[in-house]
Order: sequence, then structure tokens, then C-alpha cells
Amino acid sequence: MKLFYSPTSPYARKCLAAAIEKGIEGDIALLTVSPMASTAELLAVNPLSKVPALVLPDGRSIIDSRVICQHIDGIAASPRLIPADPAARIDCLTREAQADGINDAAFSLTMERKRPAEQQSPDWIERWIAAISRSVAYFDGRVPHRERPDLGDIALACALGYLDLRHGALDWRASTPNIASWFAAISARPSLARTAPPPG
Ligand SMILES: N[C@@H](CCC(=O)N[C@@H](CS)C(=O)NCC(=O)O)C(=O)O
Repeated sequence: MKLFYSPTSPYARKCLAAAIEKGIEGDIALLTVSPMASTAELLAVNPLSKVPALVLPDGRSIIDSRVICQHIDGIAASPRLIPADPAARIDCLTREAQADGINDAAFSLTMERKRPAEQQSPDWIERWIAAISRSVAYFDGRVPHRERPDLGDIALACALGYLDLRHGALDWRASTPNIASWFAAISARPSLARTAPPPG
């Protein structure tokens, strides 16, 4: 399989970390691309020009990190990243969606702040920061105590890592000590340590 990947993308990191947790990363070749460059290779697999995108051995492509992670989880029976029990599954996927929502707001904020100052929207910036802050607080009140992380946990760790990478000034740990401790511990797992974004 080929994974269109960017080392700074929290969505792509989630997929690679999931593959490492499943023990199948050796089956995945990384193709590092900048989605903003919209190369012909990336557009051929994802007309949205977004990473991650996964190309299967038979040539089919899968886009969107949540769909890719479902595929990765189905490749090997264990460990399960998405629980089989219907209620636990929905809980896990909801936490993944919430964490990805942090990424959506944080990525929008990153791109907005790259625009000339006079073109930036203070209203949108305020809205994205508020969404991030509420979502981190949501997780602070629901600190996971699982023996093994599930996909929701991996997604959350990748989202918090992206906040550190791009939005350190938000100082998300200041009012969320519970999830900050959890994040410090889970970050030592090989799946997350090996996929940590490059500094800067
Ligand atoms: N919902 C998508 C979001 C992917 C996404 O937005 N990736 C960013 C990189 S972090 C991207 O490729 N952006 C390019 C663009 O928005 O044009 C997923 O979960 O895979």
C-alpha cells in the first residue's frame, strides 16, 4: 500500500500511528507530498488535493483519514482500534470525530494566519480558537483509562500534537491538566513517538 503523507499532517499521522499499533506499517510505503502543491500524483488519487490518501495494492484509492483508519483496522484482527461492540464503537468514532474537529479548526487557523494580516478574519479566528478550547476542555473531563489506546485516543494525541506544533501560543495545557498528563504518557508509545511531527 502507498500512503500519501505529510509529516506535519495530524490526519496522516493518525493513519500511520494506527498502522504501527496494528503492526502493519511494514506494508505501507510513505509518499511524502505537500498537499498545497497539488501534484498530479496526489490529484490522481484525491481530487481534493488532501493528505492522507491510501492506494491499495490493486490500485484502488481510499481517502479521508477516518475511512483509511477503518480500512487499516480491518486488515488484522487484533489489536482492535475500533471496538466491535456497537455502543463502544460509536463512542470511539465520536471521540475520533471530535479530535479531528480540533484538527479542522487548528488547520484553518494555521492557513488563515498565513494570509496577509489585513485579509485575516478576526471573527473566524475567534471562532476556531473557541472550538479548539471547548473541545480540549471536553476531553479534559473524560480522560481515557484504557489499557490499550483505541482510535479515538490516537486521534486525540495527534490533534494535541498538532496544537503543539502550530499553536503553542494557545497554551492548551494551562486549563486542562488531566488531558495534559494523559498526553504526556501516551506520547511515549512507539506509534506516537515515531510519528511525532518535526519541530518548527
Ligand atoms: N477530513 C480529512 C482532512 C484532511 C486534510 O485536511 N488534510 C490537510 C493537511 S493537514 C490537507 O491536505 N489540506 C490541503 C487543503 O486543504 O487543500 C481527513 O481526515 O483526511
